[in-house]
Amino acid sequence: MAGRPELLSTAEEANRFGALLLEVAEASGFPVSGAVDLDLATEAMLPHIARYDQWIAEGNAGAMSYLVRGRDRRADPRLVLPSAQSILTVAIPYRKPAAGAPSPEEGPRFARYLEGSDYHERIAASLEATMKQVSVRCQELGLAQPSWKVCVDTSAVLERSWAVLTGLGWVGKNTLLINPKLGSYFFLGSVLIDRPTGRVPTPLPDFCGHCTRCLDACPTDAFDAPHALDSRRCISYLTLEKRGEFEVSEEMLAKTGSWVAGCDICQEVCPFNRKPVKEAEARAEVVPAAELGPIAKQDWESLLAEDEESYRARVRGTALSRIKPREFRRNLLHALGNTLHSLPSESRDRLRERLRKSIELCSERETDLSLKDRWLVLLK
Ligand code: B12
Ligand code: SF4
Ligand code: SF4
Repeated sequence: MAGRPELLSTAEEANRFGALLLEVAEASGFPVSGAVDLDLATEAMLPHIARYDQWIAEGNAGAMSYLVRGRDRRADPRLVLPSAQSILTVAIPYRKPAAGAPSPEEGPRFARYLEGSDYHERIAASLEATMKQVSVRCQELGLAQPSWKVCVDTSAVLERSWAVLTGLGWVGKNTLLINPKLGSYFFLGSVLIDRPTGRVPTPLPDFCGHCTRCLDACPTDAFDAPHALDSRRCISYLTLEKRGEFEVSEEMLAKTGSWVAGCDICQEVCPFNRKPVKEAEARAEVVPAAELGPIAKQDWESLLAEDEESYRARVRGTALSRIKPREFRRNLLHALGNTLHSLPSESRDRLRERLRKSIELCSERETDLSLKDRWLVLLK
């Protein structure tokens, strides 16, 4: 039932709204959440925007032109939602066990976050439901009801910067946001809201210390310095974002290993991902092991035998659908090229036989000529 509206000062009303927002986010199953008012964060955001501009200017975005196009919206969330006064951020953990085949002999590796249905949609739906709940509670408490816009990865929002300012974690040397309890295996989601929360920036200290494990472990040497990633050398970028050929040296290509979609190496070595996550903290959005979805198919042979149509059907509605069939095949051939020589001769012969069959199919399509060349190399 709607209560009688009390006469609250603007600041009191903002504080009440902020507390309610975080209470409902927690009750909705988000293990970590935070909020900040845009006006109160203007100064704290400036170094983040400067970093972003420098990163782009140095060409680190590679072919991700949407990052260049969306620069102004990233610098000013009011270009995304004109009435925005605050932002809510949440972290949603995903499964820690390694994804993909258990050994290179059996098949390629996939990044953990690709398991299950598309996280953009899952998280956006949870955040919409959370905000509807907030709206209902506001009505009950006689507070003004909010309008909002949910942003999960696809909107031009500097998610990691806002996550820093709302106290969700610090930016590790591998550029991932690290939460002291959750490590870095989580998605970020955010909501722009047209109501103030009274919350100021609350960044956490950086706990990386003298550690450099992520920088040392990156197989393609993609970090120019701590916190400075050159996407053009990152396996995640090459396999997920880059269209056409990889455009890297053969030496670099050989270092991309058996990854066909994304890469988790700079997270696997991070000590903050080694601690077991408590059940209660990981309860939100964790994909059950049985529901691997698009990455359930993971042995070399069946992946090689797959045609465009069945690939599309397998990845429909999942984050893997970002990789088009031709690019997935490119990734598969590179990964196999990096692995084939180390396989026992029996599996090598079997896979070469499979390749021979697939190559007949490939020669019918002119666009696949560069891939065909690569296949021929694998058959030698
Ligand atoms: C473009 C992009 C990529 C690119 C570029 C990655 C990069 N490091 O910038 C590529 C394709 C390589 C990529 C890879 C991955 N990505 Co990505 N990606 C994005 C995207 C869409 C934009 C990131 C961006 O703007 N980069 C440009 C740089 C300059 O910005 P930034 O890294 O966010 O850094 C800002 C702040 O962190 C801060 N900052 C940076 N360094 C420092 C240092 C200090 C000391 C301080 C104070 C601040 C600070 O300033 C920067 C500018 O504002 C975001 C979603 C989003 N909308 O934000 C997801 C996102 C960052 N990716 C995500 C994930 C999961 C991944 C992968 C792990 C996937 C995988 N397993 O393959 C890898 C990780 C690779 C890596 N080491 O970064 C998650 C990260 C979650 C987390 N815990 O941090 C995000 C947030 C998506 C999501 N909604 O969950 N990604
Ligand atoms: S995701 Fe892989 S390739 Fe990219 S920076 Fe991390 S370890 Fe290097
Ligand atoms: S591996 Fe070490 S340096 Fe890298 S992010 Fe983790 S704690 Fe920081």
